[in-house]
Amino acid sequence: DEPDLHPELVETATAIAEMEVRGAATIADAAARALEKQAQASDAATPVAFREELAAGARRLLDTRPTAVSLPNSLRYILRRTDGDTVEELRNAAIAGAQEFRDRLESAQDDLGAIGANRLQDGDTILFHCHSTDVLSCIRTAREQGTALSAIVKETRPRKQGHITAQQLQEIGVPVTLIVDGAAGRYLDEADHVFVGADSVTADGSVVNKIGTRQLAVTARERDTPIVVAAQTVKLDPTTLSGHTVEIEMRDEQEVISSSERNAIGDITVENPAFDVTPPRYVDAIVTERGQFPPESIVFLMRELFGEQAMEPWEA
Ligand code: RUB
Repeated sequence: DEPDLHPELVETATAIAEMEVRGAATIADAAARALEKQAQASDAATPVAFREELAAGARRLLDTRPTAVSLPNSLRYILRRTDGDTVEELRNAAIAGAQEFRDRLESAQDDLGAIGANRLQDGDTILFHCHSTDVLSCIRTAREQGTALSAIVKETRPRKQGHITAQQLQEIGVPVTLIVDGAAGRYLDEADHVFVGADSVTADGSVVNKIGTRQLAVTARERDTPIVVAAQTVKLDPTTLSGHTVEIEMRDEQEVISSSERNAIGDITVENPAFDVTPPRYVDAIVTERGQFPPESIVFLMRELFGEQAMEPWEA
């Protein structure tokens, strides 16, 4: 039997699954907050019961979306710090771990932004795909330094996260041209950089991000337009060090086509992968809070930060 989960944790899990809370960093932050709530409110009678409750909460959160590694990394961070001999000690450790994780997430994003901003010069035009808070941090820092920038934003079908990027860019004084995804090749001629985020970065330096990133990166490489990935180290997937692969989330076909449109066409298959994998040869740099790396060398940072993987802390 699964232990009782706090209603706020269950709500958070639903919000992540339904993409009301979305984007890798935001998901990690929400998951940490949910686990903290569970720890605070727990009335577990024994340390064993307390640990089992937190592990069950973590499993519930993990069950929402499979691709962004920031989610398991958030849960690993907290559960591996949940040490103590009494329920109160465990509770305090879990709360402190969650708060520390969220603080680090925020300061990593600031530090990454300062590094990414160094790549940008006055008058540059940047092409964007999807919506990434790590990418926006680079642009925000450049704007605070007085750098004039302009933006070309792909709408990013089917969920149109490009609209969020467009709004946030124009709020910080970056003029935006919104284009359909298929127009990216044409507008790359006007772009000095392509900036994208990441949901996961694998040990070989491949970048898992919103579907369409790979096609954009291949086209950008063909034109020698630098493609920069803004990804704080919570996006590094330690399980890929031991050969595990990243699961690409397949979402509902209703995001792509309505039932009536589909029925009018006839017997077809509709597929809706949410992410794709861009091989390292198409990526110029991965910007993290620890500096900027060529994708092929990210494995050294991954080893330093995560080391050997023990058993997952939510496993029984
Ligand atoms: C969002 C997406 C973003 C990354 C990085 O996908 O692919 O590029 O998550 O975002 P979805 P951030 O909308 O399906 O969650 O930099 O904010 O972590």
